[in-house]
Amino acid sequence: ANATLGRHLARRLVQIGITDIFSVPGDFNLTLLDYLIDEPMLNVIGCCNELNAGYAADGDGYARSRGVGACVVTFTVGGLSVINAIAGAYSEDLPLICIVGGPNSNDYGTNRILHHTIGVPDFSQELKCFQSVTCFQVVVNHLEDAHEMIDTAISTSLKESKPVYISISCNLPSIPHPTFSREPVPFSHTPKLTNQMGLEAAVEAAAEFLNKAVKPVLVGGPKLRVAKASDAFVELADSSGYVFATMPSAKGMVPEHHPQFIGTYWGAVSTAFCAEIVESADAYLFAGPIFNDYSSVGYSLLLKQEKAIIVQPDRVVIANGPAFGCVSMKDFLKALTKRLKHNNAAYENYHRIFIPDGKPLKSAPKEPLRVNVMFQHIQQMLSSETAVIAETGDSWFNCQKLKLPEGCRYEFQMQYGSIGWSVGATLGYAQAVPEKRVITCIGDGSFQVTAQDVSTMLRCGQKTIIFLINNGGYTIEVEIHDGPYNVIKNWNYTGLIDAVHNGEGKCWTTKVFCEEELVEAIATATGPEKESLCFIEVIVHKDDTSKELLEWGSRVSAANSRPPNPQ
Ligand code: TPP
Repeated sequence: ANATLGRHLARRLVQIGITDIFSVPGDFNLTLLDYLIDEPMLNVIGCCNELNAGYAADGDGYARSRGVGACVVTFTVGGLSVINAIAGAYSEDLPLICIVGGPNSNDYGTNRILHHTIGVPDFSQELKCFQSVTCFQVVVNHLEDAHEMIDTAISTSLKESKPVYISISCNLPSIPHPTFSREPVPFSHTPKLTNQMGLEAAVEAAAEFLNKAVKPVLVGGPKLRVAKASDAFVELADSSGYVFATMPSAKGMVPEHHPQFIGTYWGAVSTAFCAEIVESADAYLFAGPIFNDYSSVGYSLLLKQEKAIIVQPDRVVIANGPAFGCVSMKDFLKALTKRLKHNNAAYENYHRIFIPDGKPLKSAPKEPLRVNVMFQHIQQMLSSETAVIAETGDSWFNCQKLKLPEGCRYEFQMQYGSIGWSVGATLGYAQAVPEKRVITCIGDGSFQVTAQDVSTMLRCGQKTIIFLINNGGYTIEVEIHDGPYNVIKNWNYTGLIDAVHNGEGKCWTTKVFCEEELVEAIATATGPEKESLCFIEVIVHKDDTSKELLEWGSRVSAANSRPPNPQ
């Protein structure tokens, strides 16, 4: 029974570092699940639905902190449900192994109609759907080549840092086969190679460009993660004396406690004094940027290509000049570190013009809670023992302004921006990093999408603090384009969570309306209830938003409503 596909897959997952796998059972994956639960190093976590299992397993929660995540679902009904989460993981370059229990191997090539399909005898529908959201797909319906297919899929995911799809016929996991007769031999991946001559030429050109600049700056982008180049980026800043900013989507990938850190560069909605320094620089190096309509604030960044060096994970482009392929970002930044002359002009400018934040806000007694007041208190909760997870919505903007202390982690899903992501992501993240207290900020609209998997957090004994920000609507949408569809039904959110809790697991809930109550709630959540899942529903005015959202919303709205070009 050891020489089986089921055991091979279980061992392989353990070997690549997976300890938790998120799943929803179905008749096509039950035998496989038996092997996964039999593996002592693997914890199979049943979720309420596949979307959340995907969000949890998907790098989103899990691969972000540990390197790789996995989920197991059932044919088509499960597969098509998890797909949105897989697409999100793709957008964030996260390796994720999506395993689907598939049809009996004898049914392939027949004209049979199977349950859980749309009722036509085409077994490739699910596969086709996954082709555009994964970097590699295998359909395992023979034992002879199963070993090779599974290993190729898993190693491709790790190498490409993208999700893969593995479908396994439901009748195969338990049948012994000689190809599985030994413990899987570990993978070793050759890193993508840098072309040495290209590297030298790129460094030469970049050094020449930057060394003649008067006040150059660095900006970190989200591809720093997949390039594993955050440390090299900081070393470049250390040795050159340049200031550095982060793009919004790279928050958490560069150290904010560093003396040369100047904040978030997000065009008109940057943190104070950051855009002024970046946009007035005569040269900027962007490491791993993604410029989309959101990160560019409706295409309104005041950047000029002739001033920019763009470094992507395997490519360097210098201003309007040459481009160099097959150059790894990490190698490039390291080599450039040795070639830049020290220049702290931008650092000095920043400190000359910088005015520290105004006086801290203090509410009048029992005054309805304001969002700005709330985030001052969340700021004070952060330490090296916390991680912040920010949902799509105004939480993007409010959390972006938090100043992360050393070691405080930060995750959100900016490129894909699928609401509800943060519930599953929180589940997966807290499971992967039990030593940190996760603090999740989620709007009421997003929470309504995926709320049920707070249940799984309780089952797992997690002690996350969830701030449910109840402003009665899809406020980010209101600021882009308002209409009656942006008002949502008000729920009794603490009542909902109490019902989900139902006396099993440690859970504490409260509603807060004013600063005094918030202070008390935080004291309880971090004191007597520090071992519980703490759910704090914060009631705020429907028009209480960050000022950044207002500015950004107008600009995105303008970009969305550009009229068609004349034909
Ligand atoms: N559906 C999905 C799956 N993802 C989306 N991003 C959207 C729809 C469009 N959308 C973006 S933000 C948002 C919606 C519907 C509303 C978020 O509301 P809420 O969570 O209450 O946050 P708030 O903006 O109020 O802070």
